[in-house]
Amino acid sequence: MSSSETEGAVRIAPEPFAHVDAEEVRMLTEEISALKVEKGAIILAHNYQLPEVQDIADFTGDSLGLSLRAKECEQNLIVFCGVHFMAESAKILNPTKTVLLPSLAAGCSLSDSITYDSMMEWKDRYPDHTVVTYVNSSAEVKALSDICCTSANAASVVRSIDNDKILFTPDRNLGAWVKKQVPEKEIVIYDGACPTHDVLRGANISAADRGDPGTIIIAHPECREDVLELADEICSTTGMFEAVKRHPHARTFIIATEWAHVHRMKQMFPDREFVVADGCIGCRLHCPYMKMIDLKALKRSLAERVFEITVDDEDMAGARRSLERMMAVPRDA
Ligand code: CIZ
Repeated sequence: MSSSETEGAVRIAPEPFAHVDAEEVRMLTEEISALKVEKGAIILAHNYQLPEVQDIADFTGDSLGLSLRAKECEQNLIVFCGVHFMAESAKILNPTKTVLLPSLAAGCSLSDSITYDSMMEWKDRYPDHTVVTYVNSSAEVKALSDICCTSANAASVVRSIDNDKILFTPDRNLGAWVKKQVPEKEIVIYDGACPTHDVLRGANISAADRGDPGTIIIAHPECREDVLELADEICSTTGMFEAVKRHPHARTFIIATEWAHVHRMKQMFPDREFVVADGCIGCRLHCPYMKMIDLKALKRSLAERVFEITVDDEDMAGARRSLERMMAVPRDA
């Protein structure tokens, strides 16, 4: 049976992007490493980046973790392999450093689902509500918010607020999950979603489950409720590494998030099996924007110093305030 055929209810898909030429990857990796030293740069890569981009990065992680890395590092030139709002956050938290995003096509549908106008419209509708905005949003939208949150701290942030009325933006699935955890607050939820996670259904999780004894299902909170109901663990990408450690006897993990995240999970836990919970046959949970940056784009970014991320002063100040308020909230609040 070829690796792309089905075996009973279980779909065994080929590794996405397995066509990447190994020799080309080796050459580009060497060139990028030399350029990085020559330019005094640091390369940061999000957990959803192409495996070969993750492999060449100095650090991999979630968006906030990477922005904080950018703060700690001595380099003043940061090449951010992720999507636009993440590079913006890195710039906001590191205003004196140069932040490059190797492809301007690396956008985010969830971030684009909320604009200045739509946020103002919702704020007008709910004037007594405190606005909590997921970091997957533009600097302009963060600046219009009272406080930011990540997928790791959303419930803690909402609990920490001295107001029972919350307007949660823009992710409706993350918002619904927070609402379940903080039932004492009245939470109004904006109607945005990440299409990569939102495509997944509980039925897909059940199909991916071969019934291996002790299989653990780990889902990202951007997934829909029917998926989260089946999950043993619900966490951010960074939280997923800790979740694996909490199950030392489990061999198989079904992962409900963007497929590239399992690359480092496999590297970190080579004795475990990670199965991506597919959304549909052959296409896996795939974020096209996260895959806009390949090694060629990364090399060009370093060589030509493109594309520099800038944020206007007003958005910079407002977004920084919302991010810093979030960072002041204790993790287990
Ligand atoms: O903020 C991030 O990095 C995203 C998009 C997901 C996560 O859970 O790390």
